[in-house]
Amino acid sequence: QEGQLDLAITGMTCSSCVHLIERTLTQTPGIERAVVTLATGRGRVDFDPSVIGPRDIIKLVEDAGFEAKSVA
Ligand code: 9UX
Repeated sequence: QEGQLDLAITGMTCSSCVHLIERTLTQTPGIERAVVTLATGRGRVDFDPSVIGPRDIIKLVEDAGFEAKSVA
């Protein structure tokens, strides 16, 4: 079972922000893949919905110091 979440992320100003968010997410149990793009301010996260959900994923990004919201 695979969940996918697309995020609009604001507050990223350098590539270290990107790596910080990707690392934070991929180190979290239930998150299988996280790809963040600085130029577009987007992130895509693949996760196991039986372990973690979109609200928790968004909170991780926000706790890292950024604003995130789900986008279609
Ligand atoms: Mo770059 Mo991002 O110096 O929080 S790491 S701005």
